[in-house]
Amino acid sequence: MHASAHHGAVSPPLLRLFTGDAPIQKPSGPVNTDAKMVFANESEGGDFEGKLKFTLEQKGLVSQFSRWLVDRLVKREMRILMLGLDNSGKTSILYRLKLGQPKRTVPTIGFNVETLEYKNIAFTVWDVGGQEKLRALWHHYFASAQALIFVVDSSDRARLTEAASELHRLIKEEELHNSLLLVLANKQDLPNACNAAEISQLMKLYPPHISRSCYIQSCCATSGDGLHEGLDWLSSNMPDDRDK
Ligand code: G3D
Ligand code: MG
Repeated sequence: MHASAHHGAVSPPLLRLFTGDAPIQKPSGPVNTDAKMVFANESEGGDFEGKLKFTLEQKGLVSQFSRWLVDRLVKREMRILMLGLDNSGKTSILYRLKLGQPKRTVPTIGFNVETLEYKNIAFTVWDVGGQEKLRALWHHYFASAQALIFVVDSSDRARLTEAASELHRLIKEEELHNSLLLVLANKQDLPNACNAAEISQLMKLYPPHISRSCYIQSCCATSGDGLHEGLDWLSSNMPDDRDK
């Protein structure tokens, strides 16, 4: 896939860098949800079978098998903060995930909180309104977030710089230093949408501008394409308290 960047694992800062060697290409189809960029951690995550096989080999069958069983029986919880500029599609994504079908949205006043169950993990997603006057409130929600989903309207090239400066401001916040970062490049169904590689370049989602575990997933909230791939990455890379 033209916009994928899958390189081998590297040492910290553990980033997989889109080198930009190839010219940026336009999305090949109306929805290019397979266009994703992976930074770090994918070697630990990826598909469940791969992860299980790896850990079984590394750590011995019995303990890992019991852990696998516990994972299946015990629900885990992940608190996720979903942010982004207004009109980027946060509420649509939330309701698409929750209801499995698109829902008409009104600009969010305050926030929506939803709990989604996915692969035995309960995701609590806070969709905090992205309007200018509400942005000052974002930090109230930071402390408990294990992951940040930042939603971008990929078709709104004029506001990508504004989105980028918000995102870079957010990831400098102390409370979010350890949280996973998933960037959802939404509205891939629109003809002028930037693909994941363009989003990465235009928003400077590469070192030294960013030095954490980060995944860019193209998606379309109205069809739901790409959303579960994004959640898969989060659930695969979710820190496990039992490892501490
Ligand atoms: P927000 O919660 O981030 O502010 P919303 O954004 O979820 O309210 O969405 C803002 C507008 O973008 C809505 O349109 C919504 O239908 C639209 N939208 C969201 N995701 C997509 C997408 O993937 N593709 C397209 N084409 N549109 C999307 P309206 O017209 O209701 O304002
Ligand atoms: Mg909203």
